[in-house]
Amino acid sequence: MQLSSEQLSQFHRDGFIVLRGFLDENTCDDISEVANWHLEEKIEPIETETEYDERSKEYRTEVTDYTSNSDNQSMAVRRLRQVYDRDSLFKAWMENEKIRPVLQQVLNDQVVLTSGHHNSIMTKLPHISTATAWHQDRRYWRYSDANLLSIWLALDDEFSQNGVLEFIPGSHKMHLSAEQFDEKEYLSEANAVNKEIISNKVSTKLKKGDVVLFHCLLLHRANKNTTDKAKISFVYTVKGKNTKAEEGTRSSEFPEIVLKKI
Ligand SMILES: O=C(O)CCC(=O)C(=O)O
Repeated sequence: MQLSSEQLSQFHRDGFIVLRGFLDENTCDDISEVANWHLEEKIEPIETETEYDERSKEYRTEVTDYTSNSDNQSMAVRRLRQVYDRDSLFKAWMENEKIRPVLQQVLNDQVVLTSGHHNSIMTKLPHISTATAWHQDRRYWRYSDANLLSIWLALDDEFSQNGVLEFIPGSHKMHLSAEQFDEKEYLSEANAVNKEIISNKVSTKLKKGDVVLFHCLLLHRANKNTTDKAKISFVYTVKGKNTKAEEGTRSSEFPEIVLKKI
């Protein structure tokens, strides 16, 4: 599959694009079944709800052991980490060859999986999971440039009430200053300039099998899940081969998987 020139321009203009019905429902269900088992068994490395909410900028930039620090089995899981090596189904999705030409187009480079960053099954548990404030994923990632994007797969329907991602189109190209962010590098919502920026937000409902590609500098957020059913999504991050992880940072501590050109 290839993006049309209009779709490619749309990605570069908005910083994201939705590929409707990209993965068939049966494969989504198979992935969900394995994911649910790992979630129920709390198979490490996991991040608990509390850890997801409370971890500092320093932790997210420097610590490379993703094993949960919680010994409390009743803690709610927010995400399964390091999913590439967990199951062949997960690996197959991250190495999916139908999406590769699209990723090559967007990156304008050979595609490399970054196993240290979004390499996760994200959950939004009913009523427990917190909302995620406006942020750019790149804030904790250390690379030579910003040619990275995330691939978000909806394993079931996603909408405002269960915490679908919201985006600010074009924010990946904005010149934002450090003063516009708080100490954990979330966009400060009380700031007058930011209020104007946030007024342009969009929320796009997703169906099972839809995929969203979004730029690592794109501002995004998500609501709490106020429904009675968990939301489970798969997200991983790729970079262009010419984009280099800075030595001595978390970004350089995990294997990179170079995917063959298609
Ligand atoms: O599902 C959510 O709350 C958003 C997750 C997210 O944007 C992130 O972890 O970077």
